[in-house]
Amino acid sequence: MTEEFNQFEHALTIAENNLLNVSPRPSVGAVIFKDDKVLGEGVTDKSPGNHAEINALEQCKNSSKSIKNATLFTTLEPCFHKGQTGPCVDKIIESGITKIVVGEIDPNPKVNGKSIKKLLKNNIEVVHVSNPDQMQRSKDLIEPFKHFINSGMPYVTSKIAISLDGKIATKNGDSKWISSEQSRKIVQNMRSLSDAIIIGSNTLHIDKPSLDAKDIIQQPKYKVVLNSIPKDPKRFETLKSKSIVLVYCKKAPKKLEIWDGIEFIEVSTKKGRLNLIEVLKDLGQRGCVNILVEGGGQLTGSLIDLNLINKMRLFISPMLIGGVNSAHSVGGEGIEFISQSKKLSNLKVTRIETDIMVTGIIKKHV
Ligand code: AOF
Ligand code: ZN
Repeated sequence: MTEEFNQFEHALTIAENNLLNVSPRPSVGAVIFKDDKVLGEGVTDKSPGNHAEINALEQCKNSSKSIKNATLFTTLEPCFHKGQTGPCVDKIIESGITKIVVGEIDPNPKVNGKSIKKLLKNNIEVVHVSNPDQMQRSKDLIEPFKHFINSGMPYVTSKIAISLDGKIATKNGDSKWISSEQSRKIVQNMRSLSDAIIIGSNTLHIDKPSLDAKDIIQQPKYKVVLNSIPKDPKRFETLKSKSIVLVYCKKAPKKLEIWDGIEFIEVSTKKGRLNLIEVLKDLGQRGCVNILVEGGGQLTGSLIDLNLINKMRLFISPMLIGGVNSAHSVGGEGIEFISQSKKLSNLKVTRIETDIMVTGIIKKHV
């Protein structure tokens, strides 16, 4: 393996394993390397903390070697603008680094290639990472951020735990537990890294979920319930925690004092159903980049019908539930012809204990 491959792998690995939710920033990994030695490495901090390159530059100060003529491996183009911090590009130019290997161009219009140009102008060699798998992983790392910065809409991941016959509960509504313990741990991590988790009111009523990221300090900022006419505050008790509870509804209740801090947001309806685009737009305006949808089938189906889901993650358990009245994983309107089906790409299939975990991106408007 070449040095470029090894050091870029290092930068990617630390960015992918950054367990901090740094939204609305993307997670970036940076490694500064010279003469067979890593002088410094860093990942993105939560705002208003440091960007990855600055953390890596700071570490270099502890190294006995001079940073002069070192190479920076970074999964994303350094920033050009002054936001909460930055611009990283100027700090890199000042540092004496002479070469940069970059994974992806920053899609933020305030950056978008401008830093690359500035680095080149300052006689710093800039190359794009050459390994196709590493290129793809750099893209994957910023996919939600890219979607958010381009559209203002959050990147929506749907998580479903199903039996082999596609059911999410028995005919009595029992669903605990379909997926394995290890799969459920993965879901806790997904919750911890999400800005908001959304469920429909049926799921709240039947499952009585907490939506907490159990045993993890970092919790989602928002727990969101879609409920046309919220009536009973008791139903929301299982959601009480550090997270803010948002309820999108047609009509907010009058006596707010009995709702214990729950925030209600009225949205328009169509054929009696809440306008999901308005819901997601509002969450985007609140700075939510990553959203996790945890059902039920009707909500997941409606979001799929409207092309509002970006990524799917299914935990398929080797059991059969059966029953025409047992809840199915995806409802909504559906389609008439197979040619209209939503196709998944970037498919990853993994065994998690006895479960099969399938992850894929929904290709848009096929
Ligand atoms: C970098 N390194 O580690 C990240 C970058 O206003 P701020 O400080 O939060 O800046 C966020 C923007 O910086 C973000 O929109 C994206 O363009 C870029 N992200 N850039 O040089 C990093 N996370
Ligand atoms: Zn920066």
